Amino acid sequence: MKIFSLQKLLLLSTVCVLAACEVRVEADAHDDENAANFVARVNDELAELRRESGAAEWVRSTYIILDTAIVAAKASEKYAAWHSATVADSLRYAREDLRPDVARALKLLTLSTSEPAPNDFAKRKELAALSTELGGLYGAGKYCPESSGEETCLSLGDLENVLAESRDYDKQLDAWRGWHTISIPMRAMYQRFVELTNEGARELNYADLGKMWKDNYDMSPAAFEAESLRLYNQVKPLYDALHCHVRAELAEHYGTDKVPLDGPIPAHLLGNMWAQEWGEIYDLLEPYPGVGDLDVDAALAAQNYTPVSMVESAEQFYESLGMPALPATFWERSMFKKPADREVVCHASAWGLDGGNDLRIKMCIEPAYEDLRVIYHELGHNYYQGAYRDQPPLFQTGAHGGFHEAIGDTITLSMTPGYLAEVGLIESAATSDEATINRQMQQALDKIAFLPFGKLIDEWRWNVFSGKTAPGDYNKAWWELRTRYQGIAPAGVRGEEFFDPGAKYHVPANVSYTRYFLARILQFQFQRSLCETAGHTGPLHECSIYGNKEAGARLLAMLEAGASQPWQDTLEKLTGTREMDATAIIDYFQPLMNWLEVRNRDRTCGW
Ligand code: X8Z
Ligand code: ZN
Repeated sequence: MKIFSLQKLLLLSTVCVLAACEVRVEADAHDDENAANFVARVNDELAELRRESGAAEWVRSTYIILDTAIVAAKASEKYAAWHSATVADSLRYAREDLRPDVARALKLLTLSTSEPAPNDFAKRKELAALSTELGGLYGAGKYCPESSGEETCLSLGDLENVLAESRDYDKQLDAWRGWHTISIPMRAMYQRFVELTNEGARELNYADLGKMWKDNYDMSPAAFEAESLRLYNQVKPLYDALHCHVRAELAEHYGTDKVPLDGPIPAHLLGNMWAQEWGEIYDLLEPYPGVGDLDVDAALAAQNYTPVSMVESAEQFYESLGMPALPATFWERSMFKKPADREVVCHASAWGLDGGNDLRIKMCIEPAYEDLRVIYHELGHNYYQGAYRDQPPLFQTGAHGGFHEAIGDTITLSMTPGYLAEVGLIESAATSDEATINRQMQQALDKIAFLPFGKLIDEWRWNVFSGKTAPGDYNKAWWELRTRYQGIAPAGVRGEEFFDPGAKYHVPANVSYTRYFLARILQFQFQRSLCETAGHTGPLHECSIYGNKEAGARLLAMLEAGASQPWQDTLEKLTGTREMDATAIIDYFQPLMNWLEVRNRDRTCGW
């Protein structure tokens, strides 16, 4: 726990006038409360506040209009005021030798916001309005091509479809540029957002907001930064090999004038708006054309899958592990389809309202394999939220953010051809070496392509929050990282008149991103352990834990712990190790890496 001076404590109090603050601290009705009782009270208050802010955020995300902005901003202000005051109150225990669970709860209280507000009425209000509006700009973002009417405006979903399906360089570029216009108005707002949240973080005794985010991993922020870099360096050779091959194949298709063989890949050609996952261009890359049936898209269409039946199919996987059915309210209250009559935030999310008793997802589901995998991902969050609902509210979260993101993804690793054939989503599971390489390529385009992207988003924000990147360099710094890590570049100059980071959901929504990077590595570690439990003996990529109750029980035990102990303890219980480690993902993709090594032999790799 950080030590605060009395002066700092007074500054942090909710009451506006300093003299009044002094009175408040002196005469606080709870002054003689011990630390454990204080934590118990905070947990009660938090549960109540979360009910209200959860409801406000839900309506805001599923109905973007002025009125929901007002309601959501008010709820956010109320939470921020409570947070500032309660953290200030907690400082009276800062010098005490506390029970570990109590100390942990107090630390998690301090960290229980990703956007700390200054303890000042006007600034709190300004920040709440800013963050609500940033989220709204993203959710309602549209590209209206010039000389076209309102009715031809294109949503993110429309533009993503162009990138996924068109193989026409200019059409793809237009879709990419179009979406990147939506974030231009965010730039000044984001700059102010950084100032205000940094001020809030400083009041919590952090040098800046990036340091606060990095302090959420049961190790020092500096150690965490080094740890994420260590993990990245472990997996970098996998990415470099994939990049080399993909670039060569894209150059075949588009020509070396468009895709030079010694430079970064144009950012709009990878089938995804952010070039973060490349599965949509599998058709250009299929190693052995036609070998093995992996066309789940076709099966979903042929079998008339609906959003609801896709979610049911995912639920059935979790039930096969011995997990409970989703509650009736999940089916009544979730948003599965994009409504025709209003703006919503389509970016998929899972909600654990009412302390995990009211589970929901919000998603604009299309009948496609990619969306099916996202549903499995989201249900991983919901099963986590349901499993830790008996923990006190301060511990109702993942062991760390990466754990939360890794659960559903771990399950997707069990969507092997064998599983897909069993549930009728492909006709039969081919078992040849060529079929294995095809499937590994399909998976690598998502899992491996993502790694540098997952790493760099927060590196950009850490530098922005620390001031290393000045507001006048936001876009320059963004593209430097994108090129350095991902080996991609925009077609044409992207000057500071743009704000390209804002075109990625998690920046305006202020969701930290290293969690996804860690999850890509952890999910293979989890899978390796669960497969051992399931008695699997062959190569890891052939393992599915579908239907295995022992593996399910071990997974559930991990989920139930929530954030009640350091994540190292939780990891050790499942995997026997206290360290995150990339050897599982490296082993998993060994067949593809061997294949790529041969393909890349006569190529010049790197950019
Ligand atoms: O945001 C998400 C999930 C919700 S937690 C849909 N993901 C990241 C992204 O879309 O950028 C999952 C993978 C990475
Ligand atoms: Zn997620």
